[in-house]
Amino acid sequence: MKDCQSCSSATGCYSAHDSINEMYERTTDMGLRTIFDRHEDQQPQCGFGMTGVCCQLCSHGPCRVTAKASRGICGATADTIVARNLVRLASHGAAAYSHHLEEIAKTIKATAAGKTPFKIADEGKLREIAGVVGLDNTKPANELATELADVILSEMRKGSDEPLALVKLFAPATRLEAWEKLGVVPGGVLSEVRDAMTKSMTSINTDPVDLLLTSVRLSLATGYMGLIGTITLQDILLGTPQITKSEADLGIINTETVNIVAHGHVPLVATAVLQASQSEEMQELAKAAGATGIKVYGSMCTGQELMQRQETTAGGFAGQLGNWLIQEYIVATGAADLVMMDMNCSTPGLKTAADRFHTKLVSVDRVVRMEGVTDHIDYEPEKIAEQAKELITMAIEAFKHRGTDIVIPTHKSAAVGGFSVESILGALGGNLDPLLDAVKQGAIKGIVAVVGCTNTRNGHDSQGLTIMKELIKNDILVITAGCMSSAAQIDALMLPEAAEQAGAGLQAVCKALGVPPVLNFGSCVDIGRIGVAVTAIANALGVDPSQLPVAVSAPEYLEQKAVADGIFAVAFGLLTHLGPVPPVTGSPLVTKILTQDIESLTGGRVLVEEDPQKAAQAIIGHIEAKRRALGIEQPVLTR
Ligand code: XCC
Repeated sequence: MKDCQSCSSATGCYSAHDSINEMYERTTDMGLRTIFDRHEDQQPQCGFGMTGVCCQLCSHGPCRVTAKASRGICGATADTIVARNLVRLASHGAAAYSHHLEEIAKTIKATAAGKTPFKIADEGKLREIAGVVGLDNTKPANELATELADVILSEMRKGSDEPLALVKLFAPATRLEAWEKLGVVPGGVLSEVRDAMTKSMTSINTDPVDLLLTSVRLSLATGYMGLIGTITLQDILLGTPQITKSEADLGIINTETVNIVAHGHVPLVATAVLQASQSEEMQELAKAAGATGIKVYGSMCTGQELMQRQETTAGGFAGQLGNWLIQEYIVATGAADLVMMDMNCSTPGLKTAADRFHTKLVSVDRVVRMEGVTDHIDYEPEKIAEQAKELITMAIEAFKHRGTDIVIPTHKSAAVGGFSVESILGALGGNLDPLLDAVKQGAIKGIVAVVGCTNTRNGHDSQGLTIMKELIKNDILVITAGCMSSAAQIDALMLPEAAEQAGAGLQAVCKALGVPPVLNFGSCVDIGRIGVAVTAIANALGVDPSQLPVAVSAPEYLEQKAVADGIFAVAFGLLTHLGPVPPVTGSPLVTKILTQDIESLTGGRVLVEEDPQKAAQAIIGHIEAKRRALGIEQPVLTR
């Protein structure tokens, strides 16, 4: 709990958001133990795990490296154990992103064959990308979409000795050169995952440096397949984000409608349910049950995907509830009828909360299962039209059993979403020059992507928000993806009016363009969109990404996808701040490589700093140094 005197909540200030503190008070009164309680139950946490020096790979273990025992029973050093654990974390992330990509590619093929309720939404992007990968882009759209999906699927399945074409086609030339020199240009992501898991088995690869390079390869495969590949196909299928107006926070919940929560990362089921929910058939069914209509609420990254492509309207999409940490509190309002759990971040605690209410939990992806949850409607592109109706019907049934104990916090904020390279170009009049000029002239000192998860370890959203506010105050444009997007939406930073909190230069740019100082790029997979934006800026300026006044901060990173993302950012040449100390500090070698030595190889490095103010100052210092090196005058003045 935060040591804070200003919170009105009797149970204290665990979250940066009043709505969540109020809901925590409610769950405490109900005797329902939630994530903040379990976090406290776990204290103090294991120092060996925290520093990455616990090895549980074989039955000799667990081995823990200590001053007394400097090696595991097999002889592995702390450096080997830490590097091996890191590869395994990144492998999980790479695998999960690949699952997402495969679902989208399969859906494009089924859509092109006319078997889904979707249609190719961005034919222009389809033709552009198809042309880049060497397809005849004058073919009919459906034929071309099938061919492009097949190219992506075959790229995924390439051997690790066959370099990914997507890296060669889309990476800045200077990056490619750096990666070739290091020998880390990856092959197909599935082969890279196989190699990484093989290498990190007991006593196969025990060289910490080679294991770190393996993490870099994996992360590049993830970056160009799971991130950039996924967002590209998703844009083609669902539409490239354009500026939208929306709302966020628990206060958006309507007590009179059937309420369906779209929860996860893969927005296919959510999009189909949203479409189907507007049909007369479903509306009539909801009304017959006593509801005024049906609303679909965004949660976590699936919600961000919806928000990037939909306005909040009277019916249909209701806005974004929040990020992963609040899932139990959504249920605890008593007004969530059905939660559709796609991949990933549905916590087991959600079931404990749902058991106290009428809320129905349904897993909607074949890889998602939760103890005690018996309803599974596993997404199949060819069946999704029927599956969507089935889900809505289940929600209406659950609505009939809704209790009277309902508490909805009053807080909500308007938010603007839908930023992408394309929508920014649109706002700028067709080319990046106005943005680049603002950077060169110092009105915008730099750009920082504040991305990734949130967690209880360093405060629900508080670190991320502190960093964002400090950066915009110093004329640094912030772009967000993942759970950090929800943090900013709820804190009203994604409104043009938030420009008042920015420094004079950024404020003037935001006001001229009518945009917020914190731009929503979407879900965590949209970190790929940030890679595309940085590539476009670097290419426009004719420099390497590592030379730009650009950085990344994952101030509250949580899980394995974020590990792969973080290593991708470092490989991309960017300073990458991590809030929670990653489990590497037990190895002096790995720590030194990631925080220092790697800069001479990739241009990027990890900055570990748990104090958000200090982290912001270090990032500002980095931006200043990059501006100086580029010969751009007017360095950032820390206010
Ligand atoms: Fe999960 Fe995406 Fe992380 Fe949030 S940001 S905790 S992965 S919901 Ni992706």
